[in-house]
Amino acid sequence: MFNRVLVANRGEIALRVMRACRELGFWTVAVYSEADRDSLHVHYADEAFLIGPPPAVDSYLRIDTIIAVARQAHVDAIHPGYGFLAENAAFARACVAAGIVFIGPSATAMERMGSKIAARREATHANVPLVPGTTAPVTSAEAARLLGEQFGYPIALKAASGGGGRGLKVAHAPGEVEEAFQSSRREAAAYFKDDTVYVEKYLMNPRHIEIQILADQHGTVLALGERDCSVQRRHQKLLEEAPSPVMTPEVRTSMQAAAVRLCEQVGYVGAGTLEFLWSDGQFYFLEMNTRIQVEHTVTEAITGLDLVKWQLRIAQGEPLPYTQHDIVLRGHAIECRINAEDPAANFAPSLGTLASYAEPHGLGVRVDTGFKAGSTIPQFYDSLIAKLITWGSDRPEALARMVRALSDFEISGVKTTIPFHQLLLRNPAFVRGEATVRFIEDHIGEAGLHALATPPIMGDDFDEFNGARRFAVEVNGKRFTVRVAVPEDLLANDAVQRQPASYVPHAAKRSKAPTAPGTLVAPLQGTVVTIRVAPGDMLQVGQVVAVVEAMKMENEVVATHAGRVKAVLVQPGQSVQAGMSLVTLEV
Ligand code: MV4
Repeated sequence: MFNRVLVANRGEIALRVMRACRELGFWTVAVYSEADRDSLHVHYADEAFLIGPPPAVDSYLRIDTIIAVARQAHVDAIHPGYGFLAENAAFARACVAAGIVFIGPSATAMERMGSKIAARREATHANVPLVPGTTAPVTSAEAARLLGEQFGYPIALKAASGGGGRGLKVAHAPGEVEEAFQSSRREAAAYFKDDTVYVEKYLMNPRHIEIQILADQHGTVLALGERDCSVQRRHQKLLEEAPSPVMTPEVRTSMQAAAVRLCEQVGYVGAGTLEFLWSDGQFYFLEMNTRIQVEHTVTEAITGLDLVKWQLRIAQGEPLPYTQHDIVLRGHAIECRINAEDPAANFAPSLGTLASYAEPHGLGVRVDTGFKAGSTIPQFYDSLIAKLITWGSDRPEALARMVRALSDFEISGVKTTIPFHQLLLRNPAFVRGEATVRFIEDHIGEAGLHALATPPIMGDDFDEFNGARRFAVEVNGKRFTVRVAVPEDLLANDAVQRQPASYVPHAAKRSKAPTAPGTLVAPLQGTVVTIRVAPGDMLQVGQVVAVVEAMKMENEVVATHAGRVKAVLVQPGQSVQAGMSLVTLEV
């Protein structure tokens, strides 16, 4: 049994893992880069260790440093999260060599599924359907052209060590093969230091469907249904859902069985995902991710299983107490990735400080994040602010709940993908469940994305929008919010529009000093309680001039500009109307 677990990651996934550790009673150890000194995972952990002089981006990749910290902190196990060292077989080996449990599959299983050519061989052997293609490297454009004739065009040239679309090139005709082959090789060499490429028939408009696996050390391998991750932009997933809108129980059973066969064959232990392409009612194995994934949350929502907790329990040697028949998929779940990106500007990163951050709540709503209001999103890492997950008893309910939760999510200070999701969730083809990997190109388009550029929205801060201000007003007992563009001179006489108590801090924020109209007025209708000034007094901005009582509340009237008091026009006990002059100043 574990007592202490180190989490070799940051952000929302580090917090996600530490929460699971807490529930299991483990002491949590965080590591952090200099850019993450104030990050939430550092504060949440029971202990935290600095691992990074700059460049911060490399800190979470330092195998020796992390192992040294793990020894120093006497941890029993290391959870790698996703990204960074999660699929690094050398790291898994280094953990084992240091007598520390790596929470994930064995280095061997990782390697057997790591190279795509190796994974294709394993899949062939396990009788798992594959996209037609090679299980050996292709070493010349000439060989690739022959394969094009064999499978039919288009063909894809792929990097054996590839991932995330890197090294993927498509040739639609024999004349395009030479360039696609060379280009794929160059990219493969640059990104992965391995220029091995292979060929597959290219499917034109597939869906991306993946199967979640959980396998223990005692031979039990469970398939936990599928996720549909078709909505992507440049191989970055934006929305995932479970189950897939196109899945039938029969196809699910057969995809799950294929995934289980493959995992059994390679002795896979832990949580893992098998990616498939789905085209014309057929599924084809693509590759395996040997880690917990960002979108594991939608599977948790429909299975009721805590996948991260099961990763930890499996790593401790516990057997899974279920059979495949015990796995029941209930309802529907959707995850929207809320990134600090501007969807109207090609999803360019929009990093900065979260000026405001307020999460949605309520039944069937989950938010996983590593940030809070005031947090700065460091430039070194990914732009994920939060994962918003909704669950519903069926897909329409999950969708409606997501639409509602997105509109309840308040983030300012950075641009986010929220407007994109709002557009997506109202798209008829998406709502009908028809999204494929080309969805954004085919159904939203560049024009649709550019249209997401919105004029600045006015917040409560009145100097944000040309002096326009928002007011709550009640008309015949009904509350309205109205936006009023106040002329400059009236704006200067702030006491007319704003309760004095809230005026002072705002005054400090304003760049322009109010122009002097020469009179201080009552902010509201009421009774003068006291007058604090007399003719001849020098007034400072913010100084209390009078107190007016209204509805049993005392309201201080403060000077909105400095000056000498000329006359006091009212006395204590006198009734005043809103806007009525109380004091005049020498101008
Ligand atoms: C494909 C394909 C069509 N046919 N392979 C892109 C990333 C890599 N993981 C696999 N990818 C694809 N491989 C064949 N034989 C289409 C894609 C693809 C894709 C796959 C999943 C999710 C989004 C995608 C977007 C474009 C292309």
